[in-house]
Amino acid sequence: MNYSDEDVNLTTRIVLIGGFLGAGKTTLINKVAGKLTAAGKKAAIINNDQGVALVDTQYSRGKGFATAEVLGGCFCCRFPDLLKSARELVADEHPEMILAEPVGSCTDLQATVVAPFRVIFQDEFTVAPLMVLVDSSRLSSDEIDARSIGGYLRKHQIEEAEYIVLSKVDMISAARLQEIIDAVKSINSTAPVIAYSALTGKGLDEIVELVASDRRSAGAPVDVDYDTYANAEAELGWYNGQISFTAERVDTYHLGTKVLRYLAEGYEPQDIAHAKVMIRSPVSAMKMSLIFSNLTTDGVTGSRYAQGDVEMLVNGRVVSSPERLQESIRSAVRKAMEETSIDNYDFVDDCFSPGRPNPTYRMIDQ
Ligand SMILES: Nc1nc2c(ncn2[C@@H]2O[C@H](COP(=O)(O)OP(=O)(O)OP(=O)(O)O)[C@@H](O)[C@H]2O)c(=O)[nH]1
Ligand SMILES: [Mg+2]
Repeated sequence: MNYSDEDVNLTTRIVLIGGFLGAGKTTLINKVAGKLTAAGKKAAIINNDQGVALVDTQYSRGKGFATAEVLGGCFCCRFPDLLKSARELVADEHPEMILAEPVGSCTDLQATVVAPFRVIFQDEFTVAPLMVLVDSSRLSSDEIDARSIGGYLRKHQIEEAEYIVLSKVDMISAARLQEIIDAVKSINSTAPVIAYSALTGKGLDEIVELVASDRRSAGAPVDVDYDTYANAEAELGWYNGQISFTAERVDTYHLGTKVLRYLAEGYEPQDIAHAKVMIRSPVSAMKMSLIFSNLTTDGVTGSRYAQGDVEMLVNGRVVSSPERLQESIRSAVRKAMEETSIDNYDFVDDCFSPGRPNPTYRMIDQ
């Protein structure tokens, strides 16, 4: 029998699903992973954040997917950690593909993540076309321009996308959708646009088909001003908190709602990029999101009541000084705990503004 190297593909497919904070990346990645699993294909997930104690990772693990995380910086600045996580997942879990969620405020992924994988690590990995989510409900109240929250970053994300996924189209009218498609096309006229809703399932099959295909990234870096990029990121306060306690029975819906509502009281809705709460116990897991003034609950497992050892993670990305954000969330948590009659709890947290991006690789001419 003759064996030819060309017949064998030993590489693992990396699928980067980017997009601004709260656009719906984690929700989509978990939906895609679920569809792939049902079709007999194995997908692993890598999450990414500037901080530690991630709601998103607990969410993916709660759903049973092999999940790794790159912490303390974005994929571009922590490329060696991303590579290590990807290699470990390949060795331990043997996935056919890895779905990777970059930090929502991160851009320039073509030059700093896609190109290094494509050029330097091509024997181990192939890279799917870069997919970028754009929250269509946010666009309707906050058009993309340099003055809006993350405007510069969101625009650059769209410019470098090879596929644009308009998320949350269930929240807008058909006429508005057409306006948004036109707005996005005026920024990037070549990337196909997929209208998608996690609620109705619209567009999901098309996205799964793209993820599972062998189409590869052929994108090119788009010029970016790192000073403007750094300033835009530094506008945000970045909070991660972890609260642990033991309880006979706690209504996680009430507790999570209180934390997010008290947090919201301190800020204008448009300043809340994304605040998340995840509450887990041996019998339950529940995730909640606040984006602008929209509060959503994403149930994971079990009932809404937590019992036994309970852990609550709070992640907040808000236009704020870190000091003010830390104080606001601490006081929101304390008030919510008091009103839930939980007196004894451990509480550790951290709050900062993301530092200037300093990518490991920046390959602008390939
Ligand atoms: N109505 C609606 N809500 C959605 C859709 N997709 C996601 N959401 C909700 O939007 C919120 C944020 O979704 P995530 O998937 O956590 O967003 P993300 O992009 O991963 O956010 P970060 O990790 O903070 O950047 C959640 O409450 C989701 O349930 C959608 O298509 N329609
Ligand atoms: Mg996420």
